[in-house]
Amino acid sequence: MAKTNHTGVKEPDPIELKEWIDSLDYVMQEGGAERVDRLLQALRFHAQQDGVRLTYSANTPYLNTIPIEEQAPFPGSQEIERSIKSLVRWNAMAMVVRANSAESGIGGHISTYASAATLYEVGFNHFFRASSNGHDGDIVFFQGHASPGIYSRAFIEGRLSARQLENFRRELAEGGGLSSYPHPWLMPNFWQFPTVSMGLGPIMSIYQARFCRYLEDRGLKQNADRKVWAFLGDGETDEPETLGAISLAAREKLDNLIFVINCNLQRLDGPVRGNGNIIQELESVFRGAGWNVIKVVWGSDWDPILANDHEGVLVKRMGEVVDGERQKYSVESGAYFRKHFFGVDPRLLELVKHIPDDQLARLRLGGHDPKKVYAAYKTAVEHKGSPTVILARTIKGYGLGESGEGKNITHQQKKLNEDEVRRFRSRFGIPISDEDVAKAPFYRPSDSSPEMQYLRQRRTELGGYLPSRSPSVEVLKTPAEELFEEFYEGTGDRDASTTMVFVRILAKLLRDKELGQLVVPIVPDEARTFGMEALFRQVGIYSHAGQLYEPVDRDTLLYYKEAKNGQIFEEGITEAGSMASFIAAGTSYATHGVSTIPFFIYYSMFGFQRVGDLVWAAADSRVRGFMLGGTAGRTTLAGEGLQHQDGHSHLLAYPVPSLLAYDPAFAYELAVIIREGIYRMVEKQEDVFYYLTVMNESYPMPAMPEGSREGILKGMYLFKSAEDKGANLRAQLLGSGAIMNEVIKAQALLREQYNVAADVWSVTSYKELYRDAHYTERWNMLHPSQSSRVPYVTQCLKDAPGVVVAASDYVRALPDAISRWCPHPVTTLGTDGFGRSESRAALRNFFEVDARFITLATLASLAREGQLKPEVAQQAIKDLDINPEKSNPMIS
Ligand SMILES: Cc1ncc(C[n+]2csc(CCOP(=O)(O)OP(=O)(O)O)c2C)c(N)n1
Ligand SMILES: [Mg+2]
Repeated sequence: MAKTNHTGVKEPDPIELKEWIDSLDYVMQEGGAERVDRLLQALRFHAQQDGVRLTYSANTPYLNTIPIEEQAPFPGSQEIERSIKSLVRWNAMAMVVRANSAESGIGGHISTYASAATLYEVGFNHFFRASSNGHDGDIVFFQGHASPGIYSRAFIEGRLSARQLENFRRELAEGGGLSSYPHPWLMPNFWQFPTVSMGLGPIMSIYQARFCRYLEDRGLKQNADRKVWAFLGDGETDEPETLGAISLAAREKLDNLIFVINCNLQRLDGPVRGNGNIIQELESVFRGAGWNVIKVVWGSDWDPILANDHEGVLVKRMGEVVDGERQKYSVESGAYFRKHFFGVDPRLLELVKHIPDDQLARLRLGGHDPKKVYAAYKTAVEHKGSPTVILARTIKGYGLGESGEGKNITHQQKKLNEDEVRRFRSRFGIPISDEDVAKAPFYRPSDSSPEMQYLRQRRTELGGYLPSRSPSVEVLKTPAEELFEEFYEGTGDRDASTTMVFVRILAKLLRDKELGQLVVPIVPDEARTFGMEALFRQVGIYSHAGQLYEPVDRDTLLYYKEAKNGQIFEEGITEAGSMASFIAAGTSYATHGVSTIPFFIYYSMFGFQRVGDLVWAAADSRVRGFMLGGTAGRTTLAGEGLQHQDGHSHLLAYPVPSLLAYDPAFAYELAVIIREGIYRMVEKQEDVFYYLTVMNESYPMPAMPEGSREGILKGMYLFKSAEDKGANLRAQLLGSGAIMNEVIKAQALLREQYNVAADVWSVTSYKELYRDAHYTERWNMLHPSQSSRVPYVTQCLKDAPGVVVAASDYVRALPDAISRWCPHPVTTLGTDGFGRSESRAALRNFFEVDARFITLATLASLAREGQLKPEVAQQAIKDLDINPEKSNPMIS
């Protein structure tokens, strides 16, 4: 009779089961594991054909994936490595505790590294290769909150000073400090990748691993053989970015990628899955996606116990306990563990009856056992055909004892009292006396100590120290002006959009002898939207597998060409993934010694507001490249409506310090900016990047006005002066991007119908004007006795008479931000509010940014200044067919 087990599933008849197992054992003996696997697959298929609905599970039992007999032997000295690890633990703890005793609240984390120490130390002693002769080194994404441990090791290695450790999280202190987390911007010779915003490290690492392949497949690097390691927390896997691209890694067969997930079962507030099992959950997710999953759950202490588990009762019990319960065992006594875990079945109690309580409580978990971790890493680096994830079970705050180990408060634990520090010292055998221990001094053993000799020898063998960031690239020449000249000349009567112009510039750059091969176009399934499909054929879409099918459009000129040496990243619909590619390509000068220049073009609305945190990480990474917001502006994108029309990305671009943002209206502006960008990033090697908006509205592109280059780059220049400079009524019209043509129309309207002579300025970048003005103002504040400097925007407008009206396709906050440096009253027109599905003309009326509103704004301002009778403006409302009672777009 079939019994029902605790989960309600009917168990098989024991005799029947035994017969099956005996047969299987026989096959195993005769033909080995592979034959068993094939047989089981055939049986599954057969059962399915017979209509059996097989229960699907991507899980294996809650055991180590690598059986003891396949476990590679540990090659080092466990004793010395333990001793080194203890010292790293000590200094990591000391730096956080000391930083907080010096200034309460300064923060820092002890418990993340405490749980991950073995995972890192095994890597440092045996796997992470640094850049040395002929090898570029492995690429390691360190978990942000583990930074104290990484600093601590660098201190012992002699790469950081005690002063720097002392100033952990006090970067402005005398002598310099250490940044809280990995920030290449702040520590450009140390950290390579900013990881602390959870989820970004994992996704960046996936695209980094693929970028390594790309460089090789395109011949920009030869057999670099670099592994990409990404260390992350189990709580971090809840971020969509963490898991969002794992199928790409498997699809692309990225066996150069290894995720190490520190499964300490806790996040900041409490358990990651109190009522579930995070390791099993992640196993099924990663296996389902096609990854090689290695679970490192149990330490060697458990091997003999498991070896006696002939009936599988222990394995079953291991799998049925929930994580909240597991966490409880880690803080309770051995007696508690015996009673609550083993006590449910006498057969379980029997298995551990020879183990005393205190030992039972200390049975080591897999992630704390160097032997298990080593074997897992070795298997991972040798694995072929898919990425590997190591799920290592640990205890959060390991070693902190009563003061935090396994407790829910442990993540925030940053202060230890004297007793706690002393216990920590004793537990890890740190040679610091009772008198000194209260001060938690940093400790580095003498150079002749076995620890130092071992450590240095290991690192020498692995090529040196890491993390380390050392950009070294050949300085390249900016393409000659000839390449850009056609854009300076304009298009005559021919209509073109700035998007079309951009695509043409890109196509020409791709053909450039020197730079062409370094250009990396990135597009998230929008190439046709931007008219880029000709590039598919010209340079091909990158695919490691090449093209395994005949594309449906093979007989057309511009067919969909995928190729192993393809140059374009056609990412599919993932702005986050594309941004991760942008970061990989835009930091390649530092990571790979190859100055690739990414051009990432996307629907502007799905840029800053969607992947803003990755943009910030890009800046922190010292990225170089061009982001292009296509179909930009709130009113150029006819028909698309609220969720598509972007009138604020330029505002969101304001706070990113190393980003230059431009909203060009004309072909020559775009060409000048792109050329300058290449010059600054590739020739001058500046760590800046560019955000350019391009539109899909077509109009004739004018020729470049003489002498405008400098102004284009600084943010504004006089595009077209008024014809009658001697007129009584004067105005300065500031236009940009999509609204520039409306401003030009308004200039004519004002002249023809209202006798107002207006100059038209093209503002290419409010951000540049804003920054220049603040830069100047700050200088003036700090140098009060010297003659004042004048902001560029003031220089432009100081002798320009009349009222100022600024109009753009973006929120008014952009021109408002510079208005106080304008010598005359400023009226700003912009597109604050939700977009609408409509025609361009209707949208510009709705948002009050068309030529009529610019005209009215000018007249109303002149009237307010007393230069014009109010009745004239009043009449204009009628003449221009403006409804003064229309709804306000800002709030409707
Ligand atoms: C995007 C983001 N959200 C929130 C945080 C704040 N935070 C820092 S650590 C942490 C918990 C981390 O838990 P886990 O990933 O399990 O790492 P562990 O420290 O346990 O290894 C949180 C919520 C962050 N750094 N980034
Ligand atoms: Mg965790």
